[in-house]
Amino acid sequence: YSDEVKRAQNADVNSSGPTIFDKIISKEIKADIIYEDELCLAFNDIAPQAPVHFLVIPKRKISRLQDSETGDKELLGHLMLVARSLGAARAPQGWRLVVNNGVHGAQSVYHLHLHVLGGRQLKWPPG
Ligand code: DGP
Repeated sequence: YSDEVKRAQNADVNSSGPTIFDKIISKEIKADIIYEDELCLAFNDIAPQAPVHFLVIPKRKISRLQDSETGDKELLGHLMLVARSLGAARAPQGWRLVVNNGVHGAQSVYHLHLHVLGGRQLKWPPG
């Protein structure tokens, strides 16, 4: 397995506490922030898997996409629209949206995040 998958397998799935992303939202730790509004934040991934690789996260923590609720419909839609605008601007030839969910999904940070990857020809299927 890759380091990222190992990190995901070792992540504390049951923790409902703060994650590193809370500290990025509060600016307690630095990130390369590319977009911010009242509902969400987008910043470059620290371990980019493509020339363009950024994350879009809600400011209000949802641990996994699986933990979202019907009432999160607007927030989830907002995240996708922000990913769409930033993806179109930064990777005009195309990009991919990925949400890793849970252990088998190789999720390592339990604060919902949309990966946007682009800037090169991506392969399919993923591993
Ligand atoms: P996932 O495997 O889907 O949970 O992806 C988590 C991503 O978060 C991973 O691609 C690396 C990124 N990441 C983890 N910690 C930090 C950090 O402190 N800063 C930034 N910019 N990205 C981080």
